Amino acid sequence: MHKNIPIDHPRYISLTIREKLVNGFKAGIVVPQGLMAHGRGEAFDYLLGENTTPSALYAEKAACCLLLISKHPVISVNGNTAALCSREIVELSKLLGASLEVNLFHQSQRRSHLIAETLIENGATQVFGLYSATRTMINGISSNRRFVDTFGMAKADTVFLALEDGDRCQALRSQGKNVISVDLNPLSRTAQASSITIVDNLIRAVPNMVNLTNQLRAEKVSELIKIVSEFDNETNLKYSTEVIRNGIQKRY
Ligand code: PTJ
Repeated sequence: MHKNIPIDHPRYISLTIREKLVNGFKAGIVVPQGLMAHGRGEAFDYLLGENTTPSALYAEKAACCLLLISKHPVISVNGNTAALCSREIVELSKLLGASLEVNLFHQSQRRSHLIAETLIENGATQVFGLYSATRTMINGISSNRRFVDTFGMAKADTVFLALEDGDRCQALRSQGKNVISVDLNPLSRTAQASSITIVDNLIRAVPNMVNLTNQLRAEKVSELIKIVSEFDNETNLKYSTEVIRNGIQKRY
């Protein structure tokens, strides 16, 4: 509970999520641009009803299956992700046997190390993306996101990107990697370019994925492969945009 936010406030959850980001900003984990990016996300979340939609849950399930059948799954963590759900991201990485890698748009050594420390405080044992000795580049991207770890994202077959700008997603896809992204904006370049797009708030998506992975771990590999192969990202994105359209039409 936050001292300035009354628990009976109608927008209590949304306000406490903001507080996590503000605290992350004060701690040097989140960049000011991250606060703006969150505002854009909030607007889409409002239109989506601030709940996990059936299509988002389906994408989360397919994403967990894909991560479970991958040989080198990597979870890419930026400032907003660390501030919003470090504990759950670490839990998910352990359940999946996935590596954690810090990758920032607004690159800074200090912030990378602060994010890694937060992940370690939350139970991570290894975090990639911190040292220049193991740094390599992915082609087709000019931002700082091009720097990846030789033992992390560079060798990944599947990358789970949380908040993202579209360039890296496209570059990773063109290298033959599967890309799973979480983006509340179903129209974004990231959403359009991903193998699996989860149109949900990160704060709900990651705990959902922890629960789903716990259930799916017992499934046969053939069943996991079937779920992934039946999933169609374009169709699923259309459902998410329909939720927004129908929600507005119902009211006006
Ligand atoms: O920590 P850094 O340096 O890597 O910087 C991170 C930011 C977020 C600043 C950077 O990735 C950025 O500029 O992102 P964009 O291009 O603004 O994209 C952010 C996308 O995430 C937008 O499409 C938002 O709708 C979406 N988004 C924001 N908050 C959430 C979200 N999606 C899911 N859950 C959220 N909580």
